[in-house]
Amino acid sequence: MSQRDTIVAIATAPGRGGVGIIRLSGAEAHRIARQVVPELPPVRYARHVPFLDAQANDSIDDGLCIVFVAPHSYTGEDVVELQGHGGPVVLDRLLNILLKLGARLARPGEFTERAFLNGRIDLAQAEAVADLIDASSQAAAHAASRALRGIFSERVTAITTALIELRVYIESALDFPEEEIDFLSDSRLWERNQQLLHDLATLLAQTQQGVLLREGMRIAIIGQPNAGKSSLLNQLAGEDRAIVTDIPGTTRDVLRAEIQIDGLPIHIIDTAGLRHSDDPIEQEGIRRAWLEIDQADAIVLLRDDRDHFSLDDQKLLAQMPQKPMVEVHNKIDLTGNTAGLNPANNTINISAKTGAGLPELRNHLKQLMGYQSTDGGQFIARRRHLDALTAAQTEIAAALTALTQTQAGELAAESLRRAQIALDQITGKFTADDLLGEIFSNFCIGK
Ligand SMILES: Nc1nc2c(ncn2[C@@H]2O[C@H](COP(=O)(O)OP(=O)(O)O)[C@@H](O)[C@H]2O)c(=O)[nH]1
Ligand SMILES: [Mg+2]
Repeated sequence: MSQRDTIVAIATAPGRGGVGIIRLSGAEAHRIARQVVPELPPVRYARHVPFLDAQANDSIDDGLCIVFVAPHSYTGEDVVELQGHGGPVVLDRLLNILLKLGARLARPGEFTERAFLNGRIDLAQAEAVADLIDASSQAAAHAASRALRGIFSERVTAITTALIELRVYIESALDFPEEEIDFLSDSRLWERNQQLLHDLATLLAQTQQGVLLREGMRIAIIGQPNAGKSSLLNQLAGEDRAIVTDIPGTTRDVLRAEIQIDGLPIHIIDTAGLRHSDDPIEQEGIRRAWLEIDQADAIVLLRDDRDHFSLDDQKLLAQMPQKPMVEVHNKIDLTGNTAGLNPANNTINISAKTGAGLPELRNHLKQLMGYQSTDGGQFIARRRHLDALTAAQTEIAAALTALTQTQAGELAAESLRRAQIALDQITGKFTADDLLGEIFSNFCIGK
């Protein structure tokens, strides 16, 4: 394992805290640390020591020192951790001394990047480190921890292995042209390709869940003025976010609330009522509402249960982009209709005033995105993983077509090769440098 230049950073969050940790990693980590802690403790033993400023002949702080030797450390390099008191002035002084002694300030994510470059973890695991730190719900943290343990990577690797076997089979057939046709018309080949596609589809669906957990979903509430959109936002958020009045056209700005349903982060967006208006402020609100509709993952079309489905509603529906949508009837406290799912027309009855029907609505919102919660088997994932899996899927499907329709072994082999490159991007076996830079620059410093 290569040892790169020695980096240093404060690993704990900025500000004051009980403990502040400084981490050194690289070829010179032990030598530099020895200038501050003359007698380094034995490897992997925590020992209470003074931290010295040798030049000033002064003690800066005292605390625990832990020494790790390559490759058995987080980064895979020689590492020293100094755990002192968590005050910014103390930590800055210690940091500055270590910089003077020859360490370089680490870039964001550089410790984890080294762990990746030294083969301690793969790229999907490295991303899971950041996702675990950034997790905004228990479910997201749990899923990130599973990805960090390599559960997602194992699934990708299993598919890659099957893919490689198939490639070897086909390419060896190409090497023996006289037997090629027999090879390629072997039904087992077709079955294996089919199985591969099936496994990939399963993994894609799970990855989609992982992306949802990480990014959450955007739901726009739309409808006629006074349908109760702002009231519904307030109910879902559990607090009075939006102004509610009986004056149509009250909401002009786009309002947002962050909620969680079973740990799934959801961004609720309340919009201006979609109607014709001559008021320029309301017009702008309606324009913005349409922008939100375009960006939303799903739409709640809210209607007053007392109103009949009007021409306006019909027009609205006709303009709606194709995306998951649920029609919700509000104000059932006034009409006396039963709360919850109405199986007759697949709408949901609620009262934004009393909260009736809200549990059913929450449940439905999850299902709208195909979110299956609490099976515990999730791993966190990113959009780029989804893109890579989709690219692999397209190539494997093309390979299948090449095999079955034209028996074009060479085309199939080429498609499978490209599928493998796509999959390798997930774990980082094959990844462009600028992508790596982008991934690690989004980490916090000291990780
Ligand atoms: N009785 C009753 N009134 C409601 C309900 N939801 C909203 N309202 C009332 O309907 C009016 C319009 O509500 P608002 O949330 O501002 O609608 P928006 O224009 O769609 O945002 C207000 O007077 C609300 O108090 C409900 O479930 N029951
Ligand atoms: Mg409103």
